[in-house]
Amino acid sequence: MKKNLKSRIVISTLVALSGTGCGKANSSLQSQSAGKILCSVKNQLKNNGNYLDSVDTKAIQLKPLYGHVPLESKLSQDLGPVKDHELFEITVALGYRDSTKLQTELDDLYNPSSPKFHQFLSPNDFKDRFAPTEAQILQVKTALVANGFTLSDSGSSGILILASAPARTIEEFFHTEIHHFKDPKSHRIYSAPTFELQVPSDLPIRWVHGLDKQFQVRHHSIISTLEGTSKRQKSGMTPSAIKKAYSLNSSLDGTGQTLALVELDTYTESDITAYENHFNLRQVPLETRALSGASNTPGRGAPEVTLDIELMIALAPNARKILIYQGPNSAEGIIGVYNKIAQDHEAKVVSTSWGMPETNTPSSLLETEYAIFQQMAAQGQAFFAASGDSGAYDNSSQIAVDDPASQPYVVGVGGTHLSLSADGNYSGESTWADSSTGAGGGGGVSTIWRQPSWQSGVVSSNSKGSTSQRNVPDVSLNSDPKSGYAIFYDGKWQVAGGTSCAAPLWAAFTALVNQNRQNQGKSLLGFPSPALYSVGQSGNYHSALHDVADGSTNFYYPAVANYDEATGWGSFQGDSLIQALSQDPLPKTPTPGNGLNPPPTTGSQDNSNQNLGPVESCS
Ligand SMILES: [Ca+2]
Repeated sequence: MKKNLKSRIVISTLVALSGTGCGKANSSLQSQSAGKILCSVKNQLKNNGNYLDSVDTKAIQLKPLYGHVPLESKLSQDLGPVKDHELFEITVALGYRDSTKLQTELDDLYNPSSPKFHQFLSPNDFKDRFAPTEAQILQVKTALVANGFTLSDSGSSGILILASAPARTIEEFFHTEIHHFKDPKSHRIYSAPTFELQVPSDLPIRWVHGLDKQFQVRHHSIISTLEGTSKRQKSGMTPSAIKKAYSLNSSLDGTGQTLALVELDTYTESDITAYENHFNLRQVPLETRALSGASNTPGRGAPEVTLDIELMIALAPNARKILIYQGPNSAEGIIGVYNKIAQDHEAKVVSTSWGMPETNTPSSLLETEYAIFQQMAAQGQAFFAASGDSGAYDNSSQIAVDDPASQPYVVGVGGTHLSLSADGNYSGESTWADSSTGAGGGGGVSTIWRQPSWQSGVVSSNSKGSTSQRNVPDVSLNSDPKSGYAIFYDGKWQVAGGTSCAAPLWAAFTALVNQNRQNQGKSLLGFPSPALYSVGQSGNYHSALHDVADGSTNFYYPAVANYDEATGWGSFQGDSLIQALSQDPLPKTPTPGNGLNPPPTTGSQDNSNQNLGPVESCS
């Protein structure tokens, strides 16, 4: 009680301070001197290019929250403040109560020598041990309500609290100003904070989403027009062709497995049914779990949703169900979807084909995602992400990698071109890179994340990779539309490519691994990277995976022997890799506790290509 009382006093003092605003209407309740202090702070922020490092915030007991001002707003036309009464729905994210202990737990969960190996946590276990405490959540909710926010009835769980308030209330509480901006290229008008947020230093708020409306992600699929479209399926890889090429001859079919997809659009059910009927596949139960604000009309991303579902069905036609988690295309939509997948804990394999270059993703979002992916890994959920379709140049003109594929607790899936023999068997793969279109498999070096422990020692200098940063992708699969997949979309057969195809296929493959492990009375595989890297470094590598090593590039990084940034460890040799991933203990023990790399936090207001060092414990 005492602590809450204290925090309430601080907050009400600060609200009085902040409301005075620089250029905004003054309130008669606020003292002139307090207003001057805040204006002085705000002006310092502006004069210092919005960096907070030089500002002494202790005097007013505030702490800065970094990574909320989009870099793009600096390049856009500032149209001035939003209207005071404009309503914003925001998602406030709290940190974990002890990130060091969580890291140790994760290291143990994936260390075959540890007694905790694969003793995955339930969401309740995770909540009891690592999530923000009830007292912390109550403290934040109380502060929000006391300052004029309305809490949302649904969506608040785990580290997230959803609330809404008019702009003026938000500006006062977070000590910022929200402006409209106009993008010089797209002419799109969006709102964003003009400088970094601040909150009372005793409030356990870490990140705030919903003020920056600039951020949106893209999907990584390419529907080929080379083959034309047809009412009759005549080209593109069929489910049986995929299984034959990648040596999936066992009877594993996803029985008992629940899979999930992250989607920011929707699909037409008759397309999926037509795909299943045409290939004599069972009708897999589909269940959409839509967040508030998600579209229920198929839009430009509908081909993505459709091919994701169909390719999961191709390898796991007897799955218990596929959950289609759907949110609006925004930072708060994306983390809302990730969080719901973690909280529901129903699907043990998950795939997304939506992302953005790391360098265009606010660090507040990267860090919130990281926290949720840690929870998924602790709960034994495997998350796959397409690594992008622009080769090494994810940011179109610059070498960059894609988020979330570059997240340490995500398996990044890159793209290859597949060659088959006349009888449909595997004959070879090279890096997917089409110089005529600029399309190719995403891969390279993260500028954000340091190297995870399981990647230590696998990067050769021939590959141009990094021995200190996270390298992407982890694995790959056929993604070239020229060797693409038959997809039924919009009432027609089409041929699809892109790393969007590779990610759901790897997720569905992992459902088969889990099925096989469960058939043998074993635990789930969980987060796959430690095991995949063990296989890659074992004597089984060349029988379990196809090493792409022909010197082909993704416009920069070459495919070389063993791991490389063009294709990761390569593609699966289906049955063999299932066997390799079903062995316990796994063939080679990864080095545990080697610093899986905490996210950047302290430093810049934008996400400016720096590795910003370890995150502070958020107790
Ligand atoms: Ca290789």
